[in-house]
Amino acid sequence: MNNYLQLYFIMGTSNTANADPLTVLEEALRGGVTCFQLREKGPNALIGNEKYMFAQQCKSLCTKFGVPFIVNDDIDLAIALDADGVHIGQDDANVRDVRNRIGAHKIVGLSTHTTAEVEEAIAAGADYVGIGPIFSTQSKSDAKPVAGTGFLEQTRDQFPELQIVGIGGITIDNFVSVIYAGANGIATISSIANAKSPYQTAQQFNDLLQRQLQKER
Ligand code: TZP
Ligand code: MG
Repeated sequence: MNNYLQLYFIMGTSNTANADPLTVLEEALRGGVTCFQLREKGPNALIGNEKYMFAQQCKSLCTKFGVPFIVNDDIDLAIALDADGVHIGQDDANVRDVRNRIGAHKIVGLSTHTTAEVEEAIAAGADYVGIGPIFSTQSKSDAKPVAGTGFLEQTRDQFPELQIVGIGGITIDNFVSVIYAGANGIATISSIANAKSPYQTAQQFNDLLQRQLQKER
């Protein structure tokens, strides 16, 4: 697969302020995001059939744009929708169980904060790891302390082939340091979900990312 981690957009219905989430997603896809993760969290999160229906619409949009559709945490939903993959955190399901349930050809991503977690992710067959929060974030209530780019850089040095996406507080103005530290791409919620124009922001991000990634190779 191409570098689907390059511009990894994450969103749930609570992340788009007053804008319609499906419109935001469509604009982001039109602007060139390379991966989408549905992360439906928070006090007003959709559940049950409403969540299923929303997820199905997100998946259709991703399919239309040829972009992988990843589900955060909810393995049953990912299987029911035949999603392209699942992303889990350390406190969620076990990576090996997830892999067994969703199948060998699906994408499995895992959030990691220590070298032991990265080693286990690799051993368990995760396709990529998420590392962060690189910068401070308003989008995750239980985020770990800000890590900066140090751990990402160290992980890149130790595991040259590992697929790594940086996350947490990443914007147009600060993403270069994340790529410079060795990330294959950046994941963002608010810089696109809350942008005045998610389309223009995604496009601008993508242009700059492409240029930066070429330089780093
Ligand atoms: N995991 C670590 S930080 C974070 C997640 C899900 C939130 C990222 O959101 P934002 O708005 O890009 O800082
Ligand atoms: Mg989780």
